[in-house]
Amino acid sequence: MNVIKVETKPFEGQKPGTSGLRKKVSEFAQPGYLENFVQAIFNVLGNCQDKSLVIGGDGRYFNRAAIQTILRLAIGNGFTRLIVGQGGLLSTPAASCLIRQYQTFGGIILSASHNPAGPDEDFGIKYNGENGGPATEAVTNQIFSQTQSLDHYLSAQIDDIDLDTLGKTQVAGVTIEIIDPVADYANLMESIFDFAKISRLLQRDDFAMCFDGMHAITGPYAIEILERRLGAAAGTVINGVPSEDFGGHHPDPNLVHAKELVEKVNADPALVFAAASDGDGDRNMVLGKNFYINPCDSLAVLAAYAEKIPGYQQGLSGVARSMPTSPAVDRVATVRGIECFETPTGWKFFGNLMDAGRIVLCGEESFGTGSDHVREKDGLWAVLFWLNILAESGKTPQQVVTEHWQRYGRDYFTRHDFEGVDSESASNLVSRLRQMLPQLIGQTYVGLTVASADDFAYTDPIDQSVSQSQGIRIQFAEGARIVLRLSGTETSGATLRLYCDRFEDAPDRLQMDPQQALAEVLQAADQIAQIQQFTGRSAPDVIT
Ligand code: VG1
Ligand code: CO
Repeated sequence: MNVIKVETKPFEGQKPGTSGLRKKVSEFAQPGYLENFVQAIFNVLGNCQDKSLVIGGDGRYFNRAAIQTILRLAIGNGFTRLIVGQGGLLSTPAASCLIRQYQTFGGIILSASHNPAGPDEDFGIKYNGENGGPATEAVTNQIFSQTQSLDHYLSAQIDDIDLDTLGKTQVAGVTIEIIDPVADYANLMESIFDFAKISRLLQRDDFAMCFDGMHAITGPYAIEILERRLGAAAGTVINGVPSEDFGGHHPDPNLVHAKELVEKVNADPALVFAAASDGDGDRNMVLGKNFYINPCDSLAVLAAYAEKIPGYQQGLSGVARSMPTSPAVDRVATVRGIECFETPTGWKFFGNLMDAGRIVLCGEESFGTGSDHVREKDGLWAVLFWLNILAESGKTPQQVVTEHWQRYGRDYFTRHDFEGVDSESASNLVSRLRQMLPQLIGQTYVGLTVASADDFAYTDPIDQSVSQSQGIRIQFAEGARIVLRLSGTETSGATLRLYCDRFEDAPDRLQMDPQQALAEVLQAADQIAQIQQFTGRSAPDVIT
């Protein structure tokens, strides 16, 4: 087989963000751009001779072309077994599952997650290691540094591979396996949850659910698992056929972008439960009738019910949440006497804790929940966990959450996103705040007194690596908190995220609207950070 050495020059800005490298398709499609990044990954991995690799993506525009390029480079760099999801498709959690199951030398996942897709929209790529999880910061930093000095890449001279026909083919001594993207993942789900019990729930006359695939990757997974294996009524899954532009929508499962689902569950008398996932299948939103379940609360409920689920019967060694996530899960950990970790935003920080057996469940406020069954957050897994809880308890989602608040108290939470903000103004806002932090302590804003204020730095308990500047957090003596950080996943301008939470355990104050319950905290945030002045915005673009 002919491998050619192609000369290339570094591209600027190939620094992976919170979850891989994400850019506009037009940037990725430049000759050499994707090749350089992939070669940089392989250079960091070192000897790829005779290794195996999982490859797949969320099916967005440019997915197929990118996979052909990656196959050429992988073969050019010595890989001899390439496992690819049929049609080039793999959800992020399924890719993680396959890396672990087939014990490959990691995998390459093509996704820009919840960002819109199409020729003028976003594309993304990331490398996950042998444990199935996103590369650690140390590795992504090395990849970035490779991209800055690269002068050639290695590419095998082969024809395009047929991605649609299942089975193994040999190309110049390399085995390419086109596999069913769903089967192994669905089997894993079946090994964790009580499918017989969930199935009985789904057959009941007084129970129906709806799952919104948002025209993205989870449609085929949800149809196989919910409709085929669990026997949910045909049509339970809506928007279940993945399309290259996600139907022109924004596949982000929240109250704004999954509006169709929210309206459907509230209007249709038969529906008791509804859920949605994102572009690459790692996020989840769960809803009851007229009842939104905040992801921070969802994580806490899963932790509280874990032993009722076959896969977690042995109990939880510990739990973790990202720093901006409300401390609802911490309260469950305290009651159970298990460890609870606070990590920076992004799933890559949970991997070491899981590999070391210190945590089983973890989550983020951004609709991400997961466990050590894989090393990514997992949308459908969370939906099945909820179904198992509903089947086991015989309660509605609203009852489950309300009883949880009665027992543990409620952490009101909201996130306000200011998108497409001028990058300089956003970084000025943050630098000003950083400088102010020491003086804030003891000051009072809207009746709230600052007890502590810092820029979150994290020392990984397993490898002792330190991650600085992970978000500004201001804790008030009254049990409220403000967090501010800039997004690491946007592809144009800056996105400022403001997170607020406040604890409440008075029995008559557990049913408020979070925006009202947090009105003072939000006001204090604006006074301290001067968001309106810096961003020029009087209101956020998205509230979750
Ligand atoms: C966002 C979320 C973060 C999540 C990340 C990847 O990052 O806030 O919690 O891990 O997206 O999710 P940022 O840096 O924009 O805040 V996914 O579903 O896009 O892979
Ligand atoms: Co995602």
